Amino acid sequence: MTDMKNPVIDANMVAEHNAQQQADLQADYDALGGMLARRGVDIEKLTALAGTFAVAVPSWGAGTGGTRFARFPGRGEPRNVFEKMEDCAVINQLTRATPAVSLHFPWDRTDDPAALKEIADGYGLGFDAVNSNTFQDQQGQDHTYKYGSLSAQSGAARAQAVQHNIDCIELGQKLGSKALTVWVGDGANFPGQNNLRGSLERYLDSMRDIYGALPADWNVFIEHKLFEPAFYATVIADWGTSFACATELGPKAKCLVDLGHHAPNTNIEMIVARLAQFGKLGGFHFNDSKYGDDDLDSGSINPFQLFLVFNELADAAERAKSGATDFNPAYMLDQSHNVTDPIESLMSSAVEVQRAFVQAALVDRNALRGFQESNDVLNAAQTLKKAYRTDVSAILAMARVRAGGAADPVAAYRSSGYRDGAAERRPAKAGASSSGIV
Ligand code: LRH
Ligand code: MN
Repeated sequence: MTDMKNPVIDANMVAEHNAQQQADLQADYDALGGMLARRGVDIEKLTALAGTFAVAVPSWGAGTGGTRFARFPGRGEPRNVFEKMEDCAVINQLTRATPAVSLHFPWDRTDDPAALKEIADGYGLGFDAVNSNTFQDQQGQDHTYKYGSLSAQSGAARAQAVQHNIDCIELGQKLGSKALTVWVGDGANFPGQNNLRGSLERYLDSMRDIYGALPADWNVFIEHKLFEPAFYATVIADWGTSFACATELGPKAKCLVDLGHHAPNTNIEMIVARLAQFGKLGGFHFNDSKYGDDDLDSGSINPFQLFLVFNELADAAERAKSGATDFNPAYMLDQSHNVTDPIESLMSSAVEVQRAFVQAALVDRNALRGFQESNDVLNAAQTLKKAYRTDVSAILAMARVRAGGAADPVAAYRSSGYRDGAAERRPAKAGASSSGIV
């Protein structure tokens, strides 16, 4: 855990908050410890493991999101990347589970990356994968992305999109990032609009140029998405296409799984198992959804699916350990907070992903293997359910408190008055209510 030289919230306030919660937390912790001990599980090992968990926060999630219909800005919205970093510092100070931020360019472009890095260092924050953006036209842009970017018919538009991605890599290098996430909205709205194979061939040509610009220790993450903004055919629509492209490009190209980018009822945990098996699982954008790419808070709709994803990650990590191969997918949130305080949503979402991580570590993998090998179907299923049904809240809270965070991050945040202070310090930008996600 990186040191927070400049805590944003008054550390004494957090200590006072924890002192008030200490007795109840200790009682819950001891009770859970007793129950787990009867299962032969050492709660201290799980709490230490919980303390190692980290998920990156999306800078674009610090502001209120919206839909194509409307955006209802909240109070004290961050107006630039520096204010977004301040909000991300609050999230990490109270959860101690979000030590890195994933930036999005040009939304977070700054002419002074050194100053941004210094600010981040002061907050004890690092930078995870940077994200390019060739799904919007910027002011004064020469070539439109209306008909696509990396796969566009227009060679000029493709070259412009490739150069933007290379610029993102260079900016990311100055900030200490080690990966570029490439999501393109490229696709068609009508059968016949594009030659489906031609589009992918052009996309791959562009990606080869981006791949060639990657520093030796960098990765490029290909993010697939079934639809939107294209509503007939999306160039990188599914994990199979992403996997084929990552394999075609080379070892530094991996696949990123955004949980909201699949058709309803898709078995996402199996996609995770497949990508891990073939060494192409680069990372995640965690969120939740009921219908489409809803970008809802992680674990808010289908927490069992989130648990099953982490169960596959625990299986893959165990195999990697025994196979001495490295397995270190990037964990990032990607959400749009339309009706909640983004800081509260990001804190509770980070905790829900951490919860799935700890619950997956509770699965008795030896027993599970035995039941699977003997086709004892019910006991195999129940072995997963037993871990999922275990309320590990006290472990997560104890890990936070021991790391200097808050027993109850949202309660501590509300009593800190941070949002009120931000509303005073950040008068709303005129005409802030628009549509779109940021
Ligand atoms: C696309 C996506 C992608 C980001 C954007 C903000 O839906 O998930 O990861 O670039 O959201
Ligand atoms: Mn995403």
